[in-house]
Amino acid sequence: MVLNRIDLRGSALTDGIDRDLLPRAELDVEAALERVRPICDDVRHRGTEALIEYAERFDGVRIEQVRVPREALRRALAELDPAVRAALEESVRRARIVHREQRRTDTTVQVVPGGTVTERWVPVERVGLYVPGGRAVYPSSVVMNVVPAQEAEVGSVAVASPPQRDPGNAWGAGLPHPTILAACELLGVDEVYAAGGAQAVAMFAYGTQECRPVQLVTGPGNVYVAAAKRLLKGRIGIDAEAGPTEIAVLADDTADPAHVAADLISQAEHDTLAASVLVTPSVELADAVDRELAVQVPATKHQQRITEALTGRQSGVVLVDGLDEGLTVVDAYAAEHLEIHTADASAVAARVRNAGAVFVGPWAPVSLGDYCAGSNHVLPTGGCACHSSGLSVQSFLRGIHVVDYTRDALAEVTHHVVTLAEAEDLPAHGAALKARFEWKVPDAT
Ligand code: HSO
Ligand code: ZN
Repeated sequence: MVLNRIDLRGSALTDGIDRDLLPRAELDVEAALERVRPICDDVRHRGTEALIEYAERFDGVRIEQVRVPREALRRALAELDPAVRAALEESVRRARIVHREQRRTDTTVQVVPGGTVTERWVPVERVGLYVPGGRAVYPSSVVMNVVPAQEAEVGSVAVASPPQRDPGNAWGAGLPHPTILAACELLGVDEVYAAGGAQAVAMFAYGTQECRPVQLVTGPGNVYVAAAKRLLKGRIGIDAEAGPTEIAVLADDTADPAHVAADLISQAEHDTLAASVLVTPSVELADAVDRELAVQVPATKHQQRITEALTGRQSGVVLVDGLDEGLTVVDAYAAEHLEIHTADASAVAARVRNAGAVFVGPWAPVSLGDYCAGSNHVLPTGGCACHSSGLSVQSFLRGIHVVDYTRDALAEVTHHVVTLAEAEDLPAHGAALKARFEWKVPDAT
């Protein structure tokens, strides 16, 4: 196997780079909007009845009710493989350690004597977490969404995941995947719905006979989920429109090509559109990684999917003159995940400006972050890491400014407010202050 090569050696990169030169998948959310609009409208008007029909049409399974009975959640956890349970518990434990530290404390600033502004952090009242359930069944994503919501002290958390036609047990047809149910039960989430795709996002946004509307929807999903989030954004808050996963590796000739290849493969395993990008000044390393891929890919379980992802136009090797140019490239790419395999990896990592998460050195592969580093794996994709962060406690909080001024403090600043209001031709703004002091509304008669 040979990765596509983009040779940027000899280009003056340190002044910046045109992002379009770099490999990237395109996800046409805009086109999906037209398909999801009638679905969302239908759920808005017919609620549960529409969800049951869509389960039959899109998930191929007849369901009686959308809300998952508590008994099914208990049973899923009781039947969960003990090793998977132990691993999930460790994942939760580490995620809590990190996310608990993200909690914010309210701060009060005295602007002037008698004038304070407090920033009060308030959790969103109710959130809906979407968990995919097609080819991707990720109980780890339940952990990564629920833990920050709980640490933010969100009062009410509901989960939606598509009903399975063939869940691999005798009792679970028409319910979300049993491992998803088990993860919910483990985390103490008892409000779970068998709903997938755009219709699940609409259920959360509009509410149905069974499900109260939420204020915020988080969690990854396919292009239809992304389109529904785009359509309903405003009515609800969203985390991000998650696109296909990405790994970029910045490496020099000290990197172990077998590890680099294994890590590029690991994220390619998600999706034929997943992106694996190696950025290096070392042609020898690029050649050695190609040789490793040729050996490792045929030995993988999902060989076909991985091959398609690695040979797609979104994946490849970018050759650069040196690490400075490499940093320019990875900053322009703004990868969801960035691994640093160089001499003095910590110093190089400290210079990165744009990435969803950075993995430093040979002992911090992305797969660790996917499950058990303690960090969050819901991260910005598609270059959005240049303006957005991954999921955190902060995603579930709002900061409310509480303004508290005394009479004297207001009096002291009134002339400035009046001047600015007049400069904006909004004199009634100024009048609102003057009314409190000497100024009176002129008599209309
Ligand atoms: N790498 C994915 C998350 C994931 N990996 C879930 C395995 N399971 C996006 O960060
Ligand atoms: Zn992954």
